[in-house]
Amino acid sequence: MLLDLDSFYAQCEENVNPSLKGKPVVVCVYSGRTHDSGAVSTANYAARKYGVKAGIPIVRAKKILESLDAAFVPMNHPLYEQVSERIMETLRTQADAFEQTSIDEAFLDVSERADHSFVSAKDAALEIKKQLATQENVTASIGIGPNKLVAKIASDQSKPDGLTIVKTEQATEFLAPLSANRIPGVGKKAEEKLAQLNVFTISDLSNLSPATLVDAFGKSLGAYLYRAARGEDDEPVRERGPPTQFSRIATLKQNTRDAEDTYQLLAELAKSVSDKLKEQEMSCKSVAIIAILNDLSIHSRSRTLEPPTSEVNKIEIAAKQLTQEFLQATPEATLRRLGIKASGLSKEAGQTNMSKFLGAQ
Ligand code: TTP
Ligand code: CA
Repeated sequence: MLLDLDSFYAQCEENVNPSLKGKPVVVCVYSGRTHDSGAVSTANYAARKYGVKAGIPIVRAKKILESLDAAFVPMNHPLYEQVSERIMETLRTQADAFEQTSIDEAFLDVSERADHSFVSAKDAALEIKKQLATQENVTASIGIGPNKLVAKIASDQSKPDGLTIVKTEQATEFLAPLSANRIPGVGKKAEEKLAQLNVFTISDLSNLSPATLVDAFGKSLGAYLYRAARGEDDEPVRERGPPTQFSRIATLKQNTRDAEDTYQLLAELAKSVSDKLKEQEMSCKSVAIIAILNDLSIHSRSRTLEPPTSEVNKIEIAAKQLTQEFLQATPEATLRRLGIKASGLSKEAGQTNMSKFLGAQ
Protein backbone atom coordinates (compact mmCIF):
# COMPACT_ATOMS: atom_id res chain seq x y z
CA MET A 1 0.00 0.00 0.00
CA LEU A 2 1.24 3.51 -0.81
CA LEU A 3 -0.42 6.32 1.09
CA ASP A 4 0.01 9.90 -0.11
CA LEU A 5 -1.65 12.72 1.81
CA ASP A 6 -3.62 15.10 -0.43
CA SER A 7 -2.36 18.69 -0.90
CA PHE A 8 -0.60 18.11 2.38
CA TYR A 9 0.63 21.55 3.46
CA ALA A 10 -2.67 23.10 2.40
CA GLN A 11 -4.68 20.60 4.48
CA CYS A 12 -2.50 21.40 7.52
CA GLU A 13 -3.18 25.11 7.04
CA GLU A 14 -6.94 24.53 6.69
CA ASN A 15 -6.99 22.61 9.96
CA VAL A 16 -5.12 25.31 11.84
CA ASN A 17 -7.34 27.99 10.39
CA PRO A 18 -10.81 26.58 9.62
CA SER A 19 -11.89 29.87 8.03
CA LEU A 20 -9.83 28.74 5.00
CA LYS A 21 -12.16 25.78 4.39
CA GLY A 22 -13.86 25.91 1.04
CA LYS A 23 -11.58 28.63 -0.29
CA PRO A 24 -8.74 28.18 -2.76
CA VAL A 25 -5.66 27.96 -0.51
CA VAL A 26 -2.15 28.59 -1.78
CA VAL A 27 0.88 27.83 0.41
CA CYS A 28 3.66 30.22 -0.53
CA VAL A 29 7.42 30.25 -0.20
CA TYR A 30 8.16 33.97 -0.14
CA SER A 31 11.69 34.74 -1.27
CA GLY A 32 11.57 38.03 0.64
CA ARG A 33 12.98 40.09 -2.21
CA THR A 34 9.80 41.93 -3.03
CA HIS A 35 6.35 41.77 -1.47
CA ASP A 36 5.05 38.93 -3.65
CA SER A 37 8.17 37.32 -5.02
CA GLY A 38 8.51 33.59 -4.53
CA ALA A 39 6.91 30.34 -5.61
CA VAL A 40 3.90 28.23 -4.74
CA SER A 41 4.73 25.28 -2.48
CA THR A 42 1.37 23.64 -2.94
CA ALA A 43 -2.28 24.53 -3.42
CA ASN A 44 -5.47 22.83 -2.32
CA TYR A 45 -7.73 21.23 -4.90
CA ALA A 46 -10.07 24.24 -4.97
CA ALA A 47 -7.11 26.29 -6.28
CA ARG A 48 -5.74 23.56 -8.53
CA LYS A 49 -8.96 23.61 -10.52
CA TYR A 50 -7.77 26.92 -11.94
CA GLY A 51 -4.26 25.70 -12.70
CA VAL A 52 -2.48 26.88 -9.57
CA LYS A 53 0.15 24.29 -8.60
CA ALA A 54 3.52 23.75 -6.94
CA GLY A 55 6.37 25.69 -8.51
CA ILE A 56 4.53 28.52 -10.26
CA PRO A 57 5.29 32.12 -9.21
CA ILE A 58 3.09 33.53 -6.43
CA VAL A 59 2.37 36.54 -8.62
CA ARG A 60 0.93 34.28 -11.29
CA ALA A 61 -1.20 32.39 -8.77
CA LYS A 62 -2.58 35.70 -7.46
CA LYS A 63 -3.49 36.77 -10.96
CA ILE A 64 -5.24 33.47 -11.72
CA LEU A 65 -7.28 33.62 -8.48
CA GLU A 66 -7.80 37.39 -8.56
CA SER A 67 -11.57 37.36 -8.69
CA LEU A 68 -11.94 34.59 -6.10
CA ASP A 69 -11.77 34.75 -2.33
CA ALA A 70 -8.46 32.90 -2.25
CA ALA A 71 -6.08 32.64 0.71
CA PHE A 72 -2.30 32.93 0.37
CA VAL A 73 -0.48 31.64 3.41
CA PRO A 74 3.25 31.48 4.12
CA MET A 75 4.81 28.05 4.46
CA ASN A 76 5.02 26.88 8.09
CA HIS A 77 7.30 23.86 7.97
CA PRO A 78 7.42 23.07 11.72
CA LEU A 79 3.64 22.67 11.66
CA TYR A 80 3.73 20.23 8.72
CA GLU A 81 6.52 18.25 10.37
CA GLN A 82 4.54 17.85 13.57
CA VAL A 83 1.41 16.74 11.76
CA SER A 84 3.46 14.40 9.58
CA GLU A 85 5.25 12.86 12.56
CA ARG A 86 1.98 12.11 14.29
CA ILE A 87 0.42 10.61 11.18
CA MET A 88 3.47 8.50 10.35
CA GLU A 89 3.61 7.24 13.92
CA THR A 90 0.00 6.05 13.65
CA LEU A 91 0.51 4.54 10.19
CA ARG A 92 3.58 2.66 11.33
CA THR A 93 1.42 0.69 13.75
CA GLN A 94 -0.87 -0.43 10.92
CA ALA A 95 1.73 -2.28 8.86
CA ASP A 96 3.91 -5.38 8.96
CA ALA A 97 6.68 -3.20 7.53
CA PHE A 98 6.69 0.55 7.08
CA GLU A 99 8.73 2.89 4.90
CA GLN A 100 8.27 6.63 4.96
CA THR A 101 9.42 8.09 1.65
CA SER A 102 8.67 11.79 2.19
CA ILE A 103 6.96 14.14 4.60
CA ASP A 104 3.54 13.00 3.37
CA GLU A 105 4.06 9.62 1.77
CA ALA A 106 4.71 6.11 3.02
CA PHE A 107 4.64 2.48 1.96
CA LEU A 108 2.85 0.01 4.22
CA ASP A 109 3.40 -3.68 3.69
CA VAL A 110 0.12 -5.19 4.88
CA SER A 111 0.55 -8.63 3.27
CA GLU A 112 0.59 -10.64 6.48
CA ARG A 113 -2.07 -8.78 8.39
CA ALA A 114 -4.34 -8.79 5.34
CA ASP A 115 -3.72 -12.50 4.95
CA HIS A 116 -2.51 -11.86 1.39
CA SER A 117 -6.04 -10.86 0.42
CA PHE A 118 -6.69 -7.71 -1.60
CA VAL A 119 -10.17 -7.53 -0.09
CA SER A 120 -8.75 -7.37 3.43
CA ALA A 121 -6.12 -4.88 2.27
CA LYS A 122 -8.92 -2.68 0.99
CA ASP A 123 -10.66 -2.87 4.37
CA ALA A 124 -7.38 -1.90 6.05
CA ALA A 125 -7.06 1.09 3.71
CA LEU A 126 -10.63 2.23 4.44
CA GLU A 127 -9.95 1.92 8.16
CA ILE A 128 -6.79 4.02 7.81
CA LYS A 129 -8.70 6.68 5.86
CA LYS A 130 -11.35 6.80 8.58
CA GLN A 131 -8.70 7.12 11.26
CA LEU A 132 -6.93 9.93 9.41
CA ALA A 133 -10.23 11.75 9.02
CA THR A 134 -11.24 11.52 12.67
CA GLN A 135 -7.82 11.99 14.26
CA GLU A 136 -6.25 14.54 11.96
CA ASN A 137 -9.07 15.71 9.71
CA VAL A 138 -7.03 14.94 6.59
CA THR A 139 -7.61 12.91 3.44
CA ALA A 140 -5.12 10.73 1.63
CA SER A 141 -4.95 8.85 -1.63
CA ILE A 142 -4.06 5.18 -1.36
CA GLY A 143 -2.85 2.71 -3.96
CA ILE A 144 -2.80 -1.01 -3.29
CA GLY A 145 -0.83 -3.39 -5.47
CA PRO A 146 1.19 -6.59 -5.52
CA ASN A 147 4.41 -4.57 -5.09
CA LYS A 148 5.71 -1.06 -4.35
CA LEU A 149 5.89 0.01 -7.99
CA VAL A 150 2.26 -0.81 -8.79
CA ALA A 151 1.01 0.56 -5.45
CA LYS A 152 2.81 3.86 -6.08
CA ILE A 153 1.42 4.26 -9.61
CA ALA A 154 -2.05 3.24 -8.36
CA SER A 155 -1.95 5.89 -5.62
CA ASP A 156 -1.61 8.57 -8.31
CA GLN A 157 -4.57 7.26 -10.28
CA SER A 158 -7.35 8.93 -8.35
CA LYS A 159 -6.84 12.06 -6.22
CA PRO A 160 -7.84 13.49 -3.81
CA ASP A 161 -9.24 10.94 -1.33
CA GLY A 162 -8.69 8.13 -3.83
CA LEU A 163 -8.42 4.40 -3.34
CA THR A 164 -7.17 2.33 -6.25
CA ILE A 165 -6.66 -1.39 -5.97
CA VAL A 166 -4.71 -3.26 -8.59
CA LYS A 167 -4.61 -7.00 -8.09
CA THR A 168 -1.65 -9.06 -9.23
CA GLU A 169 -3.41 -10.35 -12.34
CA GLN A 170 -4.64 -6.85 -13.28
CA ALA A 171 -1.26 -5.14 -13.12
CA THR A 172 -0.22 -5.25 -16.78
CA GLU A 173 -3.66 -4.29 -18.01
CA PHE A 174 -3.78 -1.39 -15.53
CA LEU A 175 -0.36 -0.10 -16.53
CA ALA A 176 -0.63 -0.53 -20.32
CA PRO A 177 -2.52 2.68 -21.25
CA LEU A 178 -0.73 4.93 -18.74
CA SER A 179 1.86 7.43 -19.85
CA ALA A 180 5.41 6.08 -19.43
CA ASN A 181 6.30 9.03 -17.20
CA ARG A 182 4.01 7.59 -14.52
CA ILE A 183 6.80 5.12 -13.75
CA PRO A 184 8.79 6.44 -10.79
CA GLY A 185 12.24 7.45 -12.00
CA VAL A 186 11.09 8.48 -15.48
CA GLY A 187 11.73 12.22 -15.49
CA LYS A 188 11.91 14.77 -18.28
CA LYS A 189 15.14 13.40 -19.77
CA ALA A 190 14.05 9.76 -19.85
CA GLU A 191 10.69 10.82 -21.23
CA GLU A 192 12.38 12.63 -24.14
CA LYS A 193 14.56 9.62 -24.91
CA LEU A 194 11.51 7.37 -24.83
CA ALA A 195 9.66 9.70 -27.21
CA GLN A 196 12.56 9.35 -29.66
CA LEU A 197 11.99 5.60 -29.49
CA ASN A 198 8.30 6.20 -30.15
CA VAL A 199 7.41 5.18 -26.64
CA PHE A 200 4.62 7.15 -24.99
CA THR A 201 2.63 4.65 -22.96
CA ILE A 202 3.75 1.86 -20.66
CA SER A 203 2.36 -0.54 -23.25
CA ASP A 204 4.74 0.97 -25.86
CA LEU A 205 7.54 0.55 -23.35
CA SER A 206 6.75 -3.12 -22.83
CA ASN A 207 7.35 -3.72 -26.54
CA LEU A 208 10.99 -2.68 -26.36
CA SER A 209 13.57 -5.42 -26.08
CA PRO A 210 15.93 -5.56 -23.10
CA ALA A 211 18.82 -4.83 -25.47
CA THR A 212 17.19 -1.65 -26.82
CA LEU A 213 16.48 -0.43 -23.29
CA VAL A 214 19.99 -1.17 -22.02
CA ASP A 215 21.41 0.58 -25.10
CA ALA A 216 19.35 3.69 -24.45
CA PHE A 217 19.41 3.88 -20.66
CA GLY A 218 22.35 1.79 -19.48
CA LYS A 219 22.25 -1.52 -17.66
CA SER A 220 20.64 -0.51 -14.41
CA LEU A 221 17.87 1.87 -15.53
CA GLY A 222 17.31 -0.20 -18.70
CA ALA A 223 16.70 -3.37 -16.71
CA TYR A 224 14.49 -1.47 -14.26
CA LEU A 225 12.31 -0.08 -17.06
CA TYR A 226 12.00 -3.50 -18.69
CA ARG A 227 10.59 -4.94 -15.48
CA ALA A 228 8.55 -1.87 -14.55
CA ALA A 229 6.69 -2.01 -17.88
CA ARG A 230 5.56 -5.51 -16.81
CA GLY A 231 4.55 -4.40 -13.32
CA GLU A 232 7.45 -6.32 -11.83
CA ASP A 233 9.23 -5.11 -8.72
CA ASP A 234 10.56 -6.97 -5.72
CA GLU A 235 11.90 -4.13 -3.58
CA PRO A 236 10.94 -4.81 0.03
CA VAL A 237 9.14 -2.24 2.17
CA ARG A 238 11.69 -1.31 4.79
CA GLU A 239 12.14 1.23 7.51
CA ARG A 240 14.72 3.84 6.55
CA GLY A 241 17.29 4.26 9.30
CA PRO A 242 16.65 4.02 13.02
CA PRO A 243 13.69 6.00 14.43
CA THR A 244 14.62 9.41 15.81
CA GLN A 245 11.54 9.99 17.95
CA PHE A 246 8.40 8.36 19.30
CA SER A 247 5.26 10.32 19.97
CA ARG A 248 1.76 9.60 21.18
CA ILE A 249 -1.11 12.00 21.01
CA ALA A 250 -4.76 11.86 22.10
CA THR A 251 -7.84 14.02 22.55
CA LEU A 252 -8.83 15.13 26.06
CA LYS A 253 -12.25 14.08 27.31
CA GLN A 254 -13.12 17.75 27.39
CA ASN A 255 -11.31 20.96 26.56
CA THR A 256 -9.57 22.31 29.62
CA ARG A 257 -6.97 24.69 30.98
CA ASP A 258 -6.72 22.95 34.31
CA ALA A 259 -3.45 20.98 34.42
CA GLU A 260 -4.93 18.33 36.72
CA ASP A 261 -7.53 17.43 34.10
CA THR A 262 -4.69 16.32 31.84
CA TYR A 263 -2.85 14.09 34.30
CA GLN A 264 -4.65 10.85 33.55
CA LEU A 265 -4.17 11.25 29.81
CA LEU A 266 -0.51 12.22 30.27
CA ALA A 267 0.05 9.12 32.42
CA GLU A 268 -1.40 6.93 29.66
CA LEU A 269 0.63 8.65 26.95
CA ALA A 270 3.81 8.42 29.06
CA LYS A 271 3.22 4.70 29.56
CA SER A 272 2.74 4.18 25.85
CA VAL A 273 5.89 6.12 24.91
CA SER A 274 7.90 4.38 27.61
CA ASP A 275 6.67 0.95 26.44
CA LYS A 276 7.74 1.79 22.90
CA LEU A 277 11.18 2.91 24.06
CA LYS A 278 11.63 -0.25 26.12
CA GLU A 279 10.46 -2.45 23.28
CA GLN A 280 13.12 -0.86 21.06
CA GLU A 281 15.68 -0.91 23.92
CA MET A 282 16.12 2.82 23.53
CA SER A 283 16.22 5.80 25.84
CA CYS A 284 15.40 9.43 25.15
CA LYS A 285 17.33 12.56 25.96
CA SER A 286 14.41 14.91 25.49
CA VAL A 287 10.71 14.87 26.34
CA ALA A 288 8.25 17.29 24.80
CA ILE A 289 4.56 17.92 25.13
CA ILE A 290 2.55 18.75 22.05
CA ALA A 291 -0.43 20.92 22.92
CA ILE A 292 -3.23 21.41 20.43
CA LEU A 293 -5.56 24.16 21.55
CA ASN A 294 -9.25 24.66 20.94
CA ASP A 295 -8.36 26.96 18.02
CA LEU A 296 -6.35 23.98 16.63
CA SER A 297 -3.04 25.82 16.92
CA ILE A 298 -0.16 23.55 17.83
CA HIS A 299 2.41 24.35 20.50
CA SER A 300 5.24 22.38 21.93
CA ARG A 301 7.51 22.61 24.97
CA SER A 302 10.46 20.36 25.64
CA ARG A 303 12.88 19.44 28.38
CA THR A 304 16.19 17.60 28.48
CA LEU A 305 16.44 14.55 30.70
CA GLU A 306 19.77 13.80 32.26
CA PRO A 307 20.64 10.95 32.08
CA PRO A 308 18.64 9.71 29.06
CA THR A 309 15.82 7.46 30.16
CA SER A 310 12.96 5.19 29.15
CA GLU A 311 11.39 5.23 32.62
CA VAL A 312 7.68 5.92 32.62
CA ASN A 313 7.80 7.99 35.84
CA LYS A 314 10.46 10.36 34.57
CA ILE A 315 8.64 10.89 31.29
CA GLU A 316 5.32 11.38 33.06
CA ILE A 317 6.70 13.91 35.57
CA ALA A 318 8.44 15.90 32.84
CA ALA A 319 5.24 15.97 30.76
CA LYS A 320 3.11 17.11 33.71
CA GLN A 321 5.55 19.88 34.58
CA LEU A 322 5.75 21.03 30.98
CA THR A 323 1.94 21.12 30.78
CA GLN A 324 1.66 23.13 34.01
CA GLU A 325 4.31 25.58 32.84
CA PHE A 326 2.72 25.93 29.43
CA LEU A 327 -0.71 26.69 30.91
CA GLN A 328 0.72 29.20 33.36
CA ALA A 329 2.67 30.99 30.64
CA THR A 330 -0.22 30.96 28.15
CA PRO A 331 -3.32 32.35 29.90
CA GLU A 332 -5.44 32.30 26.75
CA ALA A 333 -4.73 28.62 26.01
CA THR A 334 -7.44 25.97 26.29
CA LEU A 335 -6.21 22.46 25.60
CA ARG A 336 -8.04 20.17 23.21
CA ARG A 337 -5.47 17.47 22.45
CA LEU A 338 -2.24 16.58 24.14
CA GLY A 339 0.76 14.53 23.12
CA ILE A 340 4.11 13.39 24.43
CA LYS A 341 7.14 13.13 22.21
CA ALA A 342 10.37 11.40 23.15
CA SER A 343 13.33 12.42 21.02
CA GLY A 344 17.11 12.35 21.05
CA LEU A 345 16.89 8.57 21.01
CA SER A 346 19.82 6.29 21.62
CA LYS A 347 20.21 2.58 22.06
CA GLU A 348 20.41 1.55 25.69
CA ALA A 349 23.79 -0.02 25.19
CA GLY A 350 26.47 -1.19 27.63
CA GLN A 351 25.06 0.47 30.69
CA THR A 352 21.81 -1.46 30.74
CA ASN A 353 23.56 -4.70 30.08
CA MET A 354 25.93 -3.92 32.90
CA SER A 355 23.11 -3.07 35.31
CA LYS A 356 21.22 -6.19 34.21
CA PHE A 357 24.39 -8.14 34.84
CA LEU A 358 24.88 -6.56 38.25
CA GLY A 359 21.22 -7.05 39.06
CA ALA A 360 21.57 -10.73 38.28
CA GLN A 361 24.50 -11.18 40.67
P1 TTP B 1 3.19 16.31 -2.94
O1 TTP B 1 2.73 15.04 -2.32
O2 TTP B 1 3.91 16.24 -4.24
O3 TTP B 1 1.97 17.32 -3.16
P2 TTP B 1 0.69 17.61 -2.29
O4 TTP B 1 0.61 16.72 -1.10
O5 TTP B 1 0.61 19.06 -2.02
O6 TTP B 1 -0.49 17.28 -3.31
P3 TTP B 1 -1.05 15.88 -3.83
O7 TTP B 1 -2.48 15.88 -3.41
O8 TTP B 1 -0.89 15.96 -5.32
O9 TTP B 1 -0.25 14.77 -3.23
O10 TTP B 1 4.13 17.08 -1.92
C1 TTP B 1 3.95 17.07 -0.52
C2 TTP B 1 4.23 18.44 0.05
O11 TTP B 1 5.54 18.85 -0.32
C3 TTP B 1 3.31 19.52 -0.49
O12 TTP B 1 2.11 19.65 0.27
C4 TTP B 1 4.15 20.76 -0.44
C5 TTP B 1 5.57 20.26 -0.59
N1 TTP B 1 6.06 20.54 -1.95
C6 TTP B 1 6.77 21.73 -2.15
O13 TTP B 1 7.00 22.51 -1.22
N2 TTP B 1 7.20 22.03 -3.42
C7 TTP B 1 6.97 21.21 -4.49
O14 TTP B 1 7.37 21.53 -5.63
C8 TTP B 1 6.22 19.98 -4.27
C9 TTP B 1 5.92 19.07 -5.43
C10 TTP B 1 5.80 19.71 -2.99
CA1 CA C 1 0.80 14.47 -1.25
